Amino acid sequence: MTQQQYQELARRTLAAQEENREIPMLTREFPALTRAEGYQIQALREQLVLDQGHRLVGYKMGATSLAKRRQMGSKMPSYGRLFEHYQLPEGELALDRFIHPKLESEITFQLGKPLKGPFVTVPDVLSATRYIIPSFEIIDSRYEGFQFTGPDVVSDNISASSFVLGQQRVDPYGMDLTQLGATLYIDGEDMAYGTGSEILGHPARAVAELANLLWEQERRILEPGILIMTGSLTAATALQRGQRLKTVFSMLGSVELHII
Ligand code: OOG
Ligand code: MG
Repeated sequence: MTQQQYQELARRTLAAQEENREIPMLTREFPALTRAEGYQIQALREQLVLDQGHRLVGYKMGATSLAKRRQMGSKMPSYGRLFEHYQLPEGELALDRFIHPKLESEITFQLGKPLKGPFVTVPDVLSATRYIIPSFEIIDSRYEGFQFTGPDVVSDNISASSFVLGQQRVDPYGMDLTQLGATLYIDGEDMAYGTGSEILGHPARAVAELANLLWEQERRILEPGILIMTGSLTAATALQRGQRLKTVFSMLGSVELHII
């Protein structure tokens, strides 16, 4: 494929996101597309967003829990990028700005020190972490029926759309993050539960994996201040108007959204 074709594919999923419409998977047209090419397309897509005047504020890891890998039919974790305008406040969330959004409960890290792959470990991550933050991610694949292959979802910035941070900031030093639990309540009923151990055995491993993948794919470093969403603890849940969603995290407080 040519550089011009990669550019066109970067524009294609971005335009679909901006116009709230579904598109066919890129692999329908380019069945030989690889995951590595998907990351090239994702990087070009990032540049288009930066050219609009936006700012990169973090990264997200996806498919880090078994529940998510099953739901996506994915064998391995992948990463995407978060921009300042993806952050939405707690409170009301209007459905009309999405295609077919789903909600995920996630543990978000904020770094205080840089992390550089390719050999970052869990202890490295813990000593570089400033805070962990309770959060929701709202994913919204640009593909028809929320169906995709690995190269498709990577090209589409792994369905990134919006995120919401809760109020608490906790220094995880000395905490056992494998035991950090999250319970999702929909309209007061508990619907899903997961613990940190679901995230590659330890949520900090998702951050380590990100640092290593970013180095491998793009020779990039994670800078201090950057946010890292470590992946949904449970399967993602489709959003519907009227829902009141609340995830209670042990040791981290809660996050709430009312869908309007
Ligand atoms: C890809 C994004 C997955 C997560 O937390 O696992 C993700 C998707 O499922 O559309 O954000
Ligand atoms: Mg996610």
